[in-house]
Order: sequence, then structure tokens, then C-alpha cells
Amino acid sequence: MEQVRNIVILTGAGISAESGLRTFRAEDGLWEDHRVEDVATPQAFRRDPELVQRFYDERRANILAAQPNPAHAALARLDREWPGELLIVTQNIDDLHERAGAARVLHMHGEGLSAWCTACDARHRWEGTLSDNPPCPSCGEAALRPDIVWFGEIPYRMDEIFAALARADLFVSIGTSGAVYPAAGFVQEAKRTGARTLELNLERSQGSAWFDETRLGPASGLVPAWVE
Ligand code: BV8
Repeated sequence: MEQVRNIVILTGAGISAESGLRTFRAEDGLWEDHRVEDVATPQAFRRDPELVQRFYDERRANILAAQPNPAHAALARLDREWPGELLIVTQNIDDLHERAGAARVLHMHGEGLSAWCTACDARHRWEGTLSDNPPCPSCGEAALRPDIVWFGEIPYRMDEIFAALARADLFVSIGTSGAVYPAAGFVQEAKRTGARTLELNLERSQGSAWFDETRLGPASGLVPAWVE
């Protein structure tokens, strides 16, 4: 393989599936219980804040009960040992990459264990519930929302992501259906700037045609094998 220095890795719900966290679009997906427009939009939050807060309360509890799987562990090892640039851009709101030991992680869709105060803009690590309207530890206002990027909101740190893609020699996509933008477009950006592109997924995704190579199987097997 030609000299690879800089790697960008995009992960989606599929990398956490074997940790027991449900994906979005599988038959048991999250969206089945709640219609997308019912929970993951600012409009839904304005219309029915209690429903949305309870949805994320449940997700937060599931995240705390989950454990990293061999795929997270393999990426953490790669992050520790890789001498060049490496960035794990995750669409996931769980902290399993970090709990496996990864450091260079960017949560473009926010974090389930973070609460964002809409009154004073402070962000707080949050493991409990928000549906009971707790006061913001900074300003005391009962104005905390999930620190999550909903549909129609702008993902976090897009400039950092595009700068990393511009420098990447290798782009690896793991466990994502390629259904949601702008994340689904990163492979095209990586190709445009000359990176090799690899997809590791349980099944072919909406973006598979854009990848130089697609390997199909569970992440817990594919990712450690690729990192070796
Ligand atoms: C934006 C919140 C403007 C957190 C999420 C029409 C056309 C194109 C785009 C649009 C359109 N209309 C609207 C849009 C934009 C919209 C969008 O893309 N809509 C889609 C539905 C068409 N996007 C937005 O609104 C975004 N914002 O565009 O702002 C902008 C953009 C750029 C710059 C400036 C301005 C905001 C999107 C973020 C929404 N928030 N989540 C939460 O609740 O969790 S998205 C949600 O879906 C998750 O965050 C997740 O990241 C995302 C994608 O899902 P996946 O992670 O891929 O999970 P999925 O279940 O789909 O797939 C799992 C995959 O894993 C499967 O392929 C499966 O086979 C595989 N798998 C399963 N098990 C395993 C496995 N693989 C390996 N091993 C296993 N064991």
C-alpha cells in the first residue's frame, strides 16, 4: 500500500451495534419506536420537549450500560500507535470510542452524555435525566437540552473535518448506512482530495459505489483484522 500518513475514520451506529446499542435503520432500529420527525428535530423539541427529553434519557442510560467491543478497542489501539495524523469522526453519540481508550475522536452529531444550556450556552457532562427539567449547574435556569445535532441543525466542527479530509491518504468508513448528510458525502470529498477509500460494514451501504474497497461483516471481526 502506498505510503499512508494521515487517516480519517468515519464511524456510525453499526460499530456500536455489538455493544448492544441499537442502530437507526435496522428493523429493530431506534426510529421504529419513534418516528424521526417525532424526536430528532428542533421542531419536535419545541412541540413536545418531554417526549424528546425522555427519548434521550433512555439513550443516555443505554450508553452508560454498554461496553466497548473489539472494534472500538482496535481503533483505540490504532489511535495510540499511529505516528501520523488520525481522526475518528463519529456520528455516534455514545462514548465507547473514548472508553476503549481512543483520544482523537470528534463527535459531529453531539454527545448523549452532554447537556447544553439554552440559557447560558454552557455544556455539562450529564449522566442523569433531563425530562425532569433540572437546573443548569452554571446559571440555574431549567433550560438544558440534549447536546445533540438534530436534523436541520449544523453538525459540529465541520471545518476541522474537511481540513482532515483534505490531508487524508486513507478514509475508512465503519458501520454506517450512508443515509445522512453531510457525513454520507465525506467519502466523495476524500476521493476528490486523493485518498484511498475503504468501507467496513455489515452490508452494502448507500455509498458503497464510492469506495475503492468494501469488506462485509460484523465490525468486531473486520476492524481488528484491518488494524492488524
Ligand atoms: C445538515 C442525532 C445543513 C443524534 C442524527 C435530502 C437529501 C439529502 C440531505 C437532506 C435532505 N433533506 C434533509 C437533508 C439533510 C439531513 C439529511 O441528511 N437527511 C437524510 C435523512 C436524508 N441532514 C441534516 O439535517 C444534518 N444537518 O444537513 O445541516 C448543513 C450541512 C453541512 C454544513 C452546513 C449546514 C444533520 C444530520 C444529523 C442528524 N442527527 N442523530 C442521535 O439521535 O443519535 S443522524 C442519525 O443517523 C445518527 O446520528 C447517525 O449518525 C445517522 C446515520 O445513521 P448510521 O450511523 O449510519 O446508522 P444506520 O442505522 O443508518 O446504519 C447502521 C449501519 O451499520 C448499517 O449500514 C448496518 O448495515 C451497519 N451495521 C449494523 N450492525 C453492524 C453494522 N456494521 C458492522 N458491524 C455490525 N455489527
